Amino acid sequence: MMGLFLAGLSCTQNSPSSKPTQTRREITVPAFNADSAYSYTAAQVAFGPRVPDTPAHAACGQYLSSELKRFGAEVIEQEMVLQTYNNQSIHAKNIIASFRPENKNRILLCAHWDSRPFADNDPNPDHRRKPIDGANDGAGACGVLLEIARLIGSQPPTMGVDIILFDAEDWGTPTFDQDRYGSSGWCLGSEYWAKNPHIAQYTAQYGILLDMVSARGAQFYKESQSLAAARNVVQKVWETAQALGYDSYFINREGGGIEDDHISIIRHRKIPCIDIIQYDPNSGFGDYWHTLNDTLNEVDKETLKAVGQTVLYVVYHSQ
Ligand code: AHN
Ligand code: ZN
Repeated sequence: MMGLFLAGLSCTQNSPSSKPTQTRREITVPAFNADSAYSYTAAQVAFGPRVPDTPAHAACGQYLSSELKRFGAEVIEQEMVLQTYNNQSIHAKNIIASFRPENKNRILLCAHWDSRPFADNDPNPDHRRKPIDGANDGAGACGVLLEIARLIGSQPPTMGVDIILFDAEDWGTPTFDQDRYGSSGWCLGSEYWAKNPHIAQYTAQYGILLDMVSARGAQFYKESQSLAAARNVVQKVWETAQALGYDSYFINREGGGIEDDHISIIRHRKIPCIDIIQYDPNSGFGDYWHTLNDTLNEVDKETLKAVGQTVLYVVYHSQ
């Protein structure tokens, strides 16, 4: 307990001079362990590409659920049959982990756990129909959320927390099929959940989506749809990152709008939800995005730490 306290960041609210009789509320934020987050990321990648209807996908889904249960969450697996951009039926599963489910005052943290079925941006045309490792595009954000789950399980924050790992985010039309089908089919698992929540009328005070939050030197601009729906949450997260010394990752500028899992959450559940995503308004998602080079080599513990510690701080200071 002492070790935890010393390892964490602490902050005393209420000035001690103003009201000496008032109880001081000390908030101790646990220390985010980037080695732990990295190992959860590597474990997912080791299954192989997590493409729906493959053995690797099924095995990784089991792994994620069992880890979340081990951390003390109540886990619901929401299974779905979804239609892809080209009208294929796929079997998908959202993994929903709830801490203190009886608490009405809740925070939603989410990411996607599937990996893209095609490396359609790969420089080598022979690779473009192969599935990707998705170490950064998928696994890293789930690694951060697993580490956050572990810490929440051992030291509960004031609010209830739901961690949702969405499936079938990355089944959007590949570039080689866009002439024929147009661009559609992204974020299918989150759309399904937002229209069919695991609890009727489910809501949360706010949501934070993590997407591509683990690459070396990643930079996170303030995403436009997040600003439109949840400006105060964006401000709180970026201010916190700056205060913790992570301002080289969290850039204090707007970076354009991204179609991602937060959109259905905002639209259908009316939850103010932000997206922390590596997207540069000039260069886009990075040159290994949707290529076979999105591997564990690109994942950096410093980035995992910057994101994980920032989100943890915001969660533990919410009430
Ligand atoms: C689009 O490319 C339309 N949205 C980005 C969503 C995404 C894909 N996130 C990760 N992979
Ligand atoms: Zn992707």
